[in-house]
Parts: sequence; structure tokens; C-alpha cells
Amino acid sequence: MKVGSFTLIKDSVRTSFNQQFGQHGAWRREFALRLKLLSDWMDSHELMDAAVQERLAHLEEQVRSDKVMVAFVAEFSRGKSELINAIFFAQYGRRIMPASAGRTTMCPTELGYDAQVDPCLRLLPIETRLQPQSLMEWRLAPEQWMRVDLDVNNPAQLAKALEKVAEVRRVSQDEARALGFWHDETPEDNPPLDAKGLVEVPKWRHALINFAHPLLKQGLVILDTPGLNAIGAEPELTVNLIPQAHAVVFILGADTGVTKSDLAIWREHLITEADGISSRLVVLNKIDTLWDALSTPEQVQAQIDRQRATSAEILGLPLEQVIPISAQRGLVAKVTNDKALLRASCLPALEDALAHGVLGQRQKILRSAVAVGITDLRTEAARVVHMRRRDLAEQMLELKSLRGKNAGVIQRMRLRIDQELKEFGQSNIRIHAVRSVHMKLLRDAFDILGVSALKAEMLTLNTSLRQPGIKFGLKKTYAETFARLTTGLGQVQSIMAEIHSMLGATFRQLNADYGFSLQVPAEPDLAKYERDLEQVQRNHQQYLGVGNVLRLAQADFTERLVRALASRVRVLYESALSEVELWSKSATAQLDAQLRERRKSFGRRIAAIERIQQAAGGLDERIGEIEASEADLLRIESKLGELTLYVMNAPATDTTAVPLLSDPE
Ligand SMILES: Nc1nc2c(ncn2[C@@H]2O[C@H](COP(=O)(O)OP(=O)(O)OP(=O)(O)O)[C@@H](O)[C@H]2O)c(=O)[nH]1
Ligand SMILES: [Mg+2]
Repeated sequence: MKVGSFTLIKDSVRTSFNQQFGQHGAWRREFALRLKLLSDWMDSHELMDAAVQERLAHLEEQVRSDKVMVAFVAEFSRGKSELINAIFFAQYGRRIMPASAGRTTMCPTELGYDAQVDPCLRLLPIETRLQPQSLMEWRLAPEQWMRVDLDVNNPAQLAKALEKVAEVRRVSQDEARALGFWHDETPEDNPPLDAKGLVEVPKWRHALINFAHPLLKQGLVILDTPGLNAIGAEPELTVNLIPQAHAVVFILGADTGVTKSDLAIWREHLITEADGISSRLVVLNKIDTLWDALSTPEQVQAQIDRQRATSAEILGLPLEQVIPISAQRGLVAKVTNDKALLRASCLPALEDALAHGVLGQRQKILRSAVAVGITDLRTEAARVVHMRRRDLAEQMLELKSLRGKNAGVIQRMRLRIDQELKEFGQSNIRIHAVRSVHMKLLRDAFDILGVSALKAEMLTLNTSLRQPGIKFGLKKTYAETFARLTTGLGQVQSIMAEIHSMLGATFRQLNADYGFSLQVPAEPDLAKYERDLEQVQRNHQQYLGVGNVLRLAQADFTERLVRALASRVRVLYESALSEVELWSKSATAQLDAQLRERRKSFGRRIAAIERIQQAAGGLDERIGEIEASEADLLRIESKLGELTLYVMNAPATDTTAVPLLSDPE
């Protein structure tokens, strides 16, 4: 088996997370293929307008680029990096992520895959903390990161390069303070000073690893984090990155259980409201340290069970979500292909829980998004087909009424079509007026959720947070800011309702005047973004609530916190706006499609009359043609139903058939 040209060790110890993720990826590829088939077919039958095309592209992009992020969070030395090695990298036959006694990983490290970039490790210097940009903004400036090329065919080089995430620097106390690693208010949390009075701080702020590991290629993103204190004040990690992960694995030592500092991390990063709990897994790691020659296996098991029950109770989780394992023994077992040891390590149980919890959920969400999108598409396309059929039926009636009639009658018919065409042209003025109001309303919506409005809001927040005594008014300040952010969404929702009712009236009129079958699609419900905002608000309050509120006294900390919030809300608003835009486009595209079809139909009617005027046999010939077109449309209609069903029912390919470790392309 190969990754690129690198020969992997035997894959007989294949893991269930790998398999499940492979299945998820296979489903997405199959779906993309079927979607392509549908869009080619629609295109060749002229059922593809701009809005339909955009919607298809959007769906395809959504499924193709769907990322699943799994974050590993814990106090230092609990075995996060070792566990990542054991679950994802055992096939390299060695440790890939540095894992060693004491503090090892010094900066948050994200592993993912971007086809546009060669395999590399990118490191953001810690000094960037002295500048105001958020992490999300730094991501958009890859040239500012230190870059190390990775040779994915050489596990030793790979592991060597990744050692950089453990690098540290020694800086003066003042510099440590400026970087967020020294706090005069909480001296007990400060790192020790060395003989020269220097403080050790991480060399890097964030690391991004890009390489074509099969799982990463399929959209998995792994986030490894450093233990307490090594993160320093990086609010973005707490308020953005970790809350957005699809699953968070929290690791404890089986020997120690839940310690005070474990609890501090749990409180800062992992407490969420009840519905978020299902995406939290707690790992009781290093059970091998309890394996002991003087105790019977039953006694050892009883100890593990006890630790498990106590930990679950302290953290307020159901017992099934606490999984005892040995990451290190699991890694060794996979590398040496030792099945008995792998079983004893219990690693497969954890992989199972991860796979079912995360991927099952993810696929459900994707499938339902796809189902909604495809149903809408089908309705749109069916509307066009329906109108074509109506036009044909009317034309058929018109032509049949001409049977056996003289040239005078035919000429009158010709004049009547010209008259109808003229009346139809007058609808343009009305439509134009409605369009311009529509555009204006849409611009208002874009202003409300736009960059400048958000900037102003964030400035206000920044100023309020830095007022002395904010500790007591914190809740109120956040509540007010978020209330205004939410109001913005509400206003846009009302604008959409206004557009909906205006277009609704116009469409009804056009339907009555010209026999159209226009219907304004239901406007998207922005409530889910309101819920997201609530979640963001809770993340911020939670973060500040666990002691970080004192840091608001430092201007740069507050700046970073507010920037992190701005980045997050920006993304949220942009998604909301793109839904609004797509909705508005599909309404206008529907109108455009019917106008276009109608113009074509006029053209066909005029051409038919001209042919009949020129040749006696023209009439029957034309009636025959219409009959054939009607039959075609029936076929198109049923094929449309068949193809959309085919797209929606894309099955997840059987795992055994997925060449997981080979190149998926
Ligand atoms: N005995 C035993 N040791 C383990 C196990 N898992 C990890 N270790 C060891 O514990 C030490 C710390 O592991 P890491 O993976 O570096 O821990 P971490 O949580 O990533 O720590 P930081 O990077 O410092 O935050 C290493 O020496 C590992 O080999 C295990 O299951 N059993
Ligand atoms: Mg580590």
C-alpha cells in the first residue's frame, strides 16, 4: 500500500476510524460524480439557468470541501500527540508528531490538506501577537509564515520537520508580558525565570501542516493543542477554533484521574450546553501504567472501571463517553502488527466512538443539506418543463383551430400573435421597476451585515471592554453587543420578507396576465445564525468567566479577543448573506427563465404561421412536430425525477471496496 510513492507497513491492522472516514469520503466522491451527471444533463436540455448552476456548484462545493475537525485538548503530557500518532499515523511505522515526557507541543498544530499547496509545515512566529491581526487574517497571508517543505515519502524527515512545533525561545520578562505569557495579576501561573531572569515561551504561535495523508485528503482536519500555560493568551483558540471543531477529545491520565489543572482546561475549553456534549469524548489514557504483574487482570480492570466512573461523574458525562485506552501501546501494537496488544490498548473502541459520533453526524447533516438543495432544483426544473408543455398545448390548440381555414383566417391569427407579443413587451416596464426596488432592498441587507457596520460594532465593544470596572458590567456589555448583532440578522430577515411579498404580488399578476407559473421560493430562515451567535456569545463569556477577565486590562489582549470575535462574526454574516443572495437569485432567475421561454414560444408560433402561409402541408407537419416535442418533454420530466433521486440516494460505498490507502484520485 502506498501514500504517494512511500511504501507503508502492512495494513492488516486497519483501524475502524480510518475505514469509516474512507467511507465518508467515498460517499462524497460518488455524490459529486452524480451531481455532475445531473448538471450535464440539465445543461444539455436547457434547464440550466444562472441560479440553478450556482446552486449546483454550491452543493458540489459543500460536499467536496466538507471538513471534519477533530481537536485534541488536555493538560500537557497527557498523550494528545501520542494519541494522534496512534490513530492517524501508525502506518508510517514510527512517531510522526513529537511526543515526549514533559511539555512537548508548544503551539496549536493543525493538520490538513490543501491540494493547491505543496506538502509543507508553516509556522507563524509568536511575535505576530504584537500585531493586531487575528489568526484568521494571518491564514490569508501565507507568505508571512515560516515554511518548511515536507518529504512525505520519508517518515524520518517528516518527523524531524515536525519537531519544530516543540521549539521555544527565551525572552525577557517584559517581552513575555507583551506576548501574553506573563501576568502580574496571577503570579502563580507564570513560568519560572531562569538564572539570567529570562522566560521560556513558545517560538511559534500556530503551525499548519499540509500533506496528502489519505484521511486529510478526504477532509479530516486534526488540531493538536499544547497543554495549559503554553497557549498563553490566544483567545482565538478558545473562542473560535475549538468551539468549531466537530469533535473534541479531552484526555486524562488513567493514573491521576481528573486533576485540578485538568478541570481548569475542561472548564475553559470544553463545557458546552447539553446538545454539544455528544461531540465530546473523554479519554482515560495510559491504562498500561496500571497493568501490573502483582495484580490480577480483574483487579486492574476494577481500578480502570473505578477511575472511569469517577471521571465521568466529575465531568458530568455519561459513562460511555469516557473511554479508557493506552495510546502508546496502541501505537506500538499497530507498528508491530500485534493484534493482542491492540485489543488490550482499547484503541479500537475509541476509534469506533469517534467514527460513529463524528462522521455519522456529519453525513446526516450533509445529506439533509443536499436533499433540500436537490428538491429545490427539481422544483425549479419541473416548473420550466411544465411551462414548455403548456406552451406546446396552447400552440397545438391554436394550430388545430386553423385546420381547413382559409388564408384570411390564418392572416388574422398572425396579427393576433403580433398583438400579444406587443402586450407582452409592455410587461417589461413593470418588471424593471420591481427589479430596481429588489436590488435596493438587497443592498440594504448587504450594508446591515457588511464589513463597515461590523467594524463599527467591534470598535464599540473594544472601548466598552477596556473601561475600568468592566468585570461587573461584562455580561451586560456582551449582551448588548450580541443583541445588536442579532438585530442585524432580524432586519435582514424582514427585508427578505419585504422582497418576498413584493415579488409575490408581481408574480401573481404576471401569472394572471400571461399564464406564467411563477412562485417566489420561501426565504431562508436566518434563525440558525442567531443560534450560532448565541453560541459565540457563550464561548466568549465562558472564556472570560474562567479568570481571563482580568486580562482585559491589557489593551492588546482585548484587541485580540475582539478581533477573534470579528473574524468569527464576519464568517457567520457572510454565510447568511450568501444564502440571501442565492435565494434572491433563484427568484429572479425563475422570472428570467419564464420570460425567455415565452419569447421563444412567440418565435415558434410566428415561424409556424409563416410556414403554414407558405405551404399547404405545413400545418399537419407542425402539429406532428409538436406531438413529438410533447413526448420529448414527458421523457425529460421522468428523467429529471430519476436523476434527482439518483443524486440524493448516492450510497456510501462499502468500506471493503474503498482503496483507502491508495491515492483517491
Ligand atoms: N505509558 C504510557 N505513556 C504514554 C501513553 N500515551 C502517551 N504516553 C507518553 O506520555 C508522554 C507525553 O505524551 P505526549 O503525546 O507528548 O503528550 P501531550 O499531551 O501531547 O503533551 P504536550 O504536547 O506537552 O501538551 C510521552 O512520553 C508519551 O510517550 C500511554 O498510553 N502510556
Ligand atoms: Mg503534544
